[in-house]
Amino acid sequence: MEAKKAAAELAVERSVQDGMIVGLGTGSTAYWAIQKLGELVRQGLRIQTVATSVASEELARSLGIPQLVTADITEIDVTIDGADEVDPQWNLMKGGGGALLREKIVACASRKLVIVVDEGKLVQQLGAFPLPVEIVKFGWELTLRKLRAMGCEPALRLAADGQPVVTDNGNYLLHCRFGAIAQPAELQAALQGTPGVVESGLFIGLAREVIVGYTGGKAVSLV
Ligand code: ABF
Repeated sequence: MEAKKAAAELAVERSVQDGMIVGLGTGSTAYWAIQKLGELVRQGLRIQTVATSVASEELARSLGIPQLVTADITEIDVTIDGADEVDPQWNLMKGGGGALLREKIVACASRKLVIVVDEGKLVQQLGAFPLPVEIVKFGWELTLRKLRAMGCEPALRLAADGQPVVTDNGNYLLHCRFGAIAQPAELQAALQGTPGVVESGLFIGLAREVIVGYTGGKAVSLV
């Protein structure tokens, strides 16, 4: 926890200034960034935000952080978000928290995407974590088979009650075990070319800064 908190707080310190529009990530690391922003807002920082999930939206609301609707945004100054894996080229595996679609929409609308992780998320190659892929409900079994034919072992994400998890956008999620992903950009292109796939958790070439937190509470920017 201290590693995630340290990374998130350093990201806010380095990236957020008065007057900015800030994208709020999702997950237990982004949580600390939202907490820090809440503290700064209470001290007088003027920012407006857009959240990447209903959970982050509710957290921000509970902390009194001003939020915008997407219709009122042309560009987001900076987004601070977590990741499940980060490779040496800063390609990311995201979506373990189930919010990958909104995270990608917000990331792609941001001038700067700052990724906050603990050291355990740094990997040489993406793929030990199963790749989350958001798919539409219609024909989901057909989409699953198409993805299996691409060389992975896909499984529908289930909730504790055994029912399929439904995302904030009303879709299903597949967990796709590809093993080591040698060519993430090519895989992302193939997934995007598959009908039924809404978005994948591969974020290629989007991160502009990676901040890593370490046990003991130290954090370092890899920039
Ligand atoms: C989101 O939360 C994700 O895209 C990623 O799946 C996850 C990281 O979670 P945590 O910060 O809790 O490890 O940012």
